[in-house]
Amino acid sequence: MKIIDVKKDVLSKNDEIAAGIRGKLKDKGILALNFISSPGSGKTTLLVKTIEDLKSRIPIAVIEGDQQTDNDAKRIAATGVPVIQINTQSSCHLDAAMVEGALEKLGFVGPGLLFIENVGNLVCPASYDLGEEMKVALVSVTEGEDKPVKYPKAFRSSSAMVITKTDLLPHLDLDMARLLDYSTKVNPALKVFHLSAKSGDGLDDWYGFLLSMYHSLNP
Ligand SMILES: Nc1nc2c(ncn2[C@@H]2O[C@H](COP(=O)(O)OP(=O)(O)O)[C@@H](O)[C@H]2O)c(=O)[nH]1
Ligand SMILES: [Mg+2]
Ligand SMILES: [Zn+2]
Repeated sequence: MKIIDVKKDVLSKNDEIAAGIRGKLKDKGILALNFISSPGSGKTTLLVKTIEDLKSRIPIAVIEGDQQTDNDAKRIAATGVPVIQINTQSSCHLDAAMVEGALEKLGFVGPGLLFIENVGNLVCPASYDLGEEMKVALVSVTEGEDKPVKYPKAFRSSSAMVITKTDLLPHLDLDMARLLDYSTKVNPALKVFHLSAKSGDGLDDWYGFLLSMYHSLNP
């Protein structure tokens, strides 16, 4: 009797496609970031703000993933940068094949920044390599302290954690020290940003990080 591990099979096929994407992006000088978080933690809002502030300095393109609607693609399109919306329908994450197809349609020649907004959930997006340079996990201050320990894979597979909506902190009882302690336990190498897309606090640090990564890829 033969047992086929479907999940393992699917993931190894995915990784193969992702490796191809990573090679092509590197050749074009495109730095790709894959944003993962719960729904509503502020991914699209941060992307719109980042694009508005950096688009005059670096070419930017976006791939948007949602189960349905093109609401987020419309918000991005309003900034004037190229964007493709993927509707995953029954799937709760983007996979590398979807990104490969979107990249063909996008026709982004590079060099530049490619932001991929994944479907909002902290579970399976962590398992799918999309050919990105790094995953960025967002957690908003309204989500409580313990998301890193409840969904460790999301924070372990990410290189950076962005704590969003810090303008709301005065209204909440969030124990920030505890959130930081949990995230360090799960992934001591996580680079942490605190910011508010609304007030603008912390954005300079975030932009400095993006720019330095971009310039090390395109010296
Ligand atoms: N107060 C505050 N609200 C924010 C901030 N960023 C996003 N939001 C709000 O959070 C909600 C969800 O944001 P959105 O960007 O759509 O989240 P996404 O689902 O992760 O893409 C919206 O109502 C935003 O206006 C922020 O920095 N401060
Ligand atoms: Mg969104
Ligand atoms: Zn999924």
